[in-house]
Amino acid sequence: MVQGDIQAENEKKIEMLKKIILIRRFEKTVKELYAEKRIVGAIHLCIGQEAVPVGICSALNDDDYVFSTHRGHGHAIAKTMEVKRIMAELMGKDTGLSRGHGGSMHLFDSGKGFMGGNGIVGGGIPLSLGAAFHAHYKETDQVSAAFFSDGASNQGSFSESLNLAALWKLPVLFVCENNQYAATTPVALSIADQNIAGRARAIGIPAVSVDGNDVEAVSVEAEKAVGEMRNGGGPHFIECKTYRIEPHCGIIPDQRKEEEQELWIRKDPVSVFSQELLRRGIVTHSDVELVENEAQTIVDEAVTYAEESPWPDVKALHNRSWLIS
Ligand SMILES: Cc1ncc(C[n+]2csc(CCOP(=O)(O)OP(=O)(O)O)c2C)c(N)n1
Repeated sequence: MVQGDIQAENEKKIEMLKKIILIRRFEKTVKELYAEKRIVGAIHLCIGQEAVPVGICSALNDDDYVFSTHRGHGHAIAKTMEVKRIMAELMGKDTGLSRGHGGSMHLFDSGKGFMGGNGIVGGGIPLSLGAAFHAHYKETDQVSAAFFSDGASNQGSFSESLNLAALWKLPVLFVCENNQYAATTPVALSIADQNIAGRARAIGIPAVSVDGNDVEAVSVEAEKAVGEMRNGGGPHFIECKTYRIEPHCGIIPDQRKEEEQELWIRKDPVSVFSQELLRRGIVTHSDVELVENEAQTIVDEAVTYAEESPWPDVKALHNRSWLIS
């Protein structure tokens, strides 16, 4: 690689480091705000899974589409970087991404290609085909990425969507965040053949399984897949094996074994990536500290912005025109 290429590669890695740390800081702050009841309702944190949205979105352009899940804060940040408006949405404020009408599971920013979270497990997968069909029909080079988890891969919508995307060669990037559990049910008790990527291959979709806690590995696979998709390669599938460090959501007690959790905490994607960049001399300890401080400042400013924002006007519930404006 020539010097300029190496520098560009390193800059890209530093950008990914900034994003992965920002998402972690955001989620940790949301956890605290939730405990203090400054955020209410159901909250699904993605702590432990941050490498997936960061790695996948590193391969996407602003005008590509992302369809998210109930665990979507990381997807929304990685795609839109609208940290203030995301925090305001979690607090139900009028300045929120969905004007305070959606909350944590219904973040939405079509202007930035973020086509929404979804409280229906597996609900975003078929929707992603619609955006992909639009790109295919209009002959643009846009792609549509659908995030979902292992539990959603047992839904009928999953198999139906994979079949149709393969049949019509739609530019959908299926991203399975296999975090080993659907709420409290382990994959071993719910999936007959735990090779989820194999399900896509059986339908004729190129599919890989990757370490979902390794942001660089996720990014490399996403670049490869998206590159092929922009050249008419049809749908691709990436299974990212990962783990959520927090309980399923704020109201369900954790039943997982401590040894298992400790094993995955040692593979924490944020520290693994920071350590790797330090080892290679791409960043110094003070660079990492600076990135962490900057991330916390962004999140703190978002909290202030959200708390100072007005509540939505109840009458606006009857007027949805802002959604499409
Ligand atoms: C269609 C549907 N069925 C059930 C639920 C209740 N539910 C909410 S989250 C969840 C677990 C989903 O597991 P998974 O897809 O693996 O995502 P994860 O929570 O692990 O990120 C369930 C069953 C739902 N929201 N929608």
